[in-house]
Amino acid sequence: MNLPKKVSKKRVSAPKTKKSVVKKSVVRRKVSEKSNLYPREELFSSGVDRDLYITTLRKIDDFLDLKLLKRVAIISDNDQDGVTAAVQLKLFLDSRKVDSKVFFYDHYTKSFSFPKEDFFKFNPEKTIFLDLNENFVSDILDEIGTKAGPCLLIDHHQSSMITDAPFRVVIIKPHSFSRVEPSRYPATKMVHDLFVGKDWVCAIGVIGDFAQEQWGSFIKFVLKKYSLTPKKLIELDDIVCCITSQYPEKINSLFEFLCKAKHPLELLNSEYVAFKNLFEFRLDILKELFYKEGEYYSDAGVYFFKADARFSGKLSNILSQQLPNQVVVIYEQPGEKIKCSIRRQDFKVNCGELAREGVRGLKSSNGGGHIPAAGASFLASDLAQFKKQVRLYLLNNPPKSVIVSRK
Ligand SMILES: [Mn+2]
Repeated sequence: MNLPKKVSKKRVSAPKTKKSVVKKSVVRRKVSEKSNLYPREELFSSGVDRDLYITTLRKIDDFLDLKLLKRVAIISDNDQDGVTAAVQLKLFLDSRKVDSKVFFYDHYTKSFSFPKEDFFKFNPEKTIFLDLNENFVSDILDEIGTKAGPCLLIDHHQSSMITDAPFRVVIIKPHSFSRVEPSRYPATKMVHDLFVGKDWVCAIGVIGDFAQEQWGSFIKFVLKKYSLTPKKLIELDDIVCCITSQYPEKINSLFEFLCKAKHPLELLNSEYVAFKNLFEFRLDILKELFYKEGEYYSDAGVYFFKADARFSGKLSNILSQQLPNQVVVIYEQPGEKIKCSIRRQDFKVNCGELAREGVRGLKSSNGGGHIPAAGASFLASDLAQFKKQVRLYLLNNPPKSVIVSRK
């Protein structure tokens, strides 16, 4: 926890008023400033509710019970947000002398970055899930069952039910302690704010999840602290995006690198940059092809385009920034299934709902996500049906005034 331990523990038991708690957090902020950390107080002017925040910290404290905890597994999504969130949580647990191991989960291939047996061998007492919604958590628990122990989920996707959890699952979402629109409160920023974060690593995940506007003063703080230009920060995100999306076999070593690196320049001078340059070159070609060959339906305001394997996430982000008031569906076919990235950045279409409706009734499919960004997967033979359902959904649910997510 970012509260000094003895203070936070006392707070849980002592019958103090909320006012006294607030005063103590102000004291802690001064300490933070001295140690060159992002001032926690800034959170409360960015939509975080002070009382709910303290309650959430206690909830996490109670779950972790650090005095007794020895071994905890972290299962995280494998994008920039998930990786940077895992780095920060791992470092926090290291600092508290808790043995932890990180397993990245690819929600498209439904595979771990380590053999599942490693998880069983590690034999955690508890498991913390990061940046994965309840459906994925249910799928994972289905596989690892009772081996996960009691679970904590820190996530910002639209909520659903967890099925078949053998132990209790404590769920923390942005709405647990803030009024921030969930897609704009990435898991990495939640971990940063609820534990002790690693600011520049967190900033990479914030950029990766398009949340830089929401956290403008935090991004400014990071730029200044490390003398980075905004361009360099985007380059850092591009490097992490490239490795996590293109070279899944390198994800564990990138993770170690981010844990150890003292300064963002280390990443900017690393061997990973060459991979990023190649990635960008291929992205440019795909962008050009999209504008030439993309399938466009003006009545529904939607583009479909088939990209090379592992490019759809990044490509859809870039294109939807250029076409903020259109739905952009970029798909790829890594195996017998097609996976899609669905984007529309102006919040006038709920992409998560669109993804769910697009795959409705399709065999071995899934779909869901945030309002501005979502994903879907289904059998390649269902592509035409998927496109039809997407268009129908859009015709029946034309863009409306900005949607604000309540879950
Ligand atoms: Mn995320």
